[in-house]
Amino acid sequence: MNQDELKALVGQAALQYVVPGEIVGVGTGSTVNKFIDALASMKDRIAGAVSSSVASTARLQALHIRVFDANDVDQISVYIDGADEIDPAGHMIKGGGAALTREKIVAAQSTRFICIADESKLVTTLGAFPVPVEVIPMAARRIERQFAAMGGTAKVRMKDGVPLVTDNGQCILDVSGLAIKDPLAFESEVNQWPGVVTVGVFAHQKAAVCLLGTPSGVKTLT
Ligand code: ABF
Repeated sequence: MNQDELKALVGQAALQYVVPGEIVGVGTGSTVNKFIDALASMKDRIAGAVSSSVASTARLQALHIRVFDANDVDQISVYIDGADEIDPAGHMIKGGGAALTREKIVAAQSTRFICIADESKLVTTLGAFPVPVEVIPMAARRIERQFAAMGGTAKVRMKDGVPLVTDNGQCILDVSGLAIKDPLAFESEVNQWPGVVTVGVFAHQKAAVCLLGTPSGVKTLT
């Protein structure tokens, strides 16, 4: 099975965690797109979704799945999202899809985070994938220097030759060269740097369950 087929496998498998009659939290990315497409098969059995990006909202609405504003919803029982890296404890690097801020917001509003990923995302230590950090543009240079002081190399994410602008109107630094031995401490430290909107380490909002797509089927890691 190729990576796309593995993503479809876990996207389908995530349906078992969707609570009939309720609102489901929906992440962003190509694996989540497989989940959204699978969710359409039960769209009449759920109340709708809270989305983590403009892109996921568009895909949900195109499939006639009602999208709710997060402010109009209390607790969400399940949040389904992908990851760029996930470790055995469920800590993740997320944000390769530039949606990390709203993903973390919806994850925080959800009781249980179900991560769906192909087996290439499972790592022992987070950091081989450059850590996305959403920042206020005026703080970018200072934050780059702070990452350099811890051995990281931060680069502004570009799109079509100019700095990418997120759904929230900010920019993203991708930080390479880090080996994150303590994801919780790292997230807590970077979170409090002035100008940081969201750091793409999900340790405070880690996954309770990871559905890992492998050629021998879906492995459920808890
Ligand atoms: C999203 O899923 C992002 O946080 C993460 O970067 C992305 C992974 O993308 P894909 O499923 O396309 O590999 O939640």
